[in-house]
Amino acid sequence: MAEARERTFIMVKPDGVQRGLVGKIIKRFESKGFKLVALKFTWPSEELLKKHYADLATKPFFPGLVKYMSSGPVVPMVWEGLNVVKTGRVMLGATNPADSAPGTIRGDLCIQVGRNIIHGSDSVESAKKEIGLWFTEKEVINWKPANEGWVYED
Ligand code: IDP
Ligand code: MG
Repeated sequence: MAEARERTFIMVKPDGVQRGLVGKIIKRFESKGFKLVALKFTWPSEELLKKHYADLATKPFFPGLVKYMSSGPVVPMVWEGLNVVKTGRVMLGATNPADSAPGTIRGDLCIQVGRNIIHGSDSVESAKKEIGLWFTEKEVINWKPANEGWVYED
């Protein structure tokens, strides 16, 4: 299925790591049927985070956002699958957990916008940019899961 090759960039933020939610978050994407194609554990620099959040540089919360995101290790990942960018955002829930529906990751696991535990790309274009910032080409793995024929129609 060629359409199933769309990729998104998902990252467990420092609060998600500190709160021991890494496994739970990975499990949601895994159980859904999406394919993990890259993952690392890293303490990101402010320089990288400023590039990652460049679109928000003029926002009043930007300095606090960079401080929060560089306060500890994170788990950046790339997930692949049909409509994974859009569906990934739905799985995350609204940016502000006060508005995130129950059943979503943010709706179930956090309370405030400045500690919302997870990042997910908002478009295919930003996913490409973000994947390029956090991973080298070699770190993104092409592979075929054993269950693929049971996740997708022909
Ligand atoms: P998103 O993460 O759902 O794509 P964006 O608007 O791209 O939301 O904002 C990036 C991140 O910046 C949010 O996930 C959140 O951690 C933080 N953020 C957004 N708005 C606020 C705010 O009003 N106060 C504090 N932090 C914010
Ligand atoms: Mg965003």
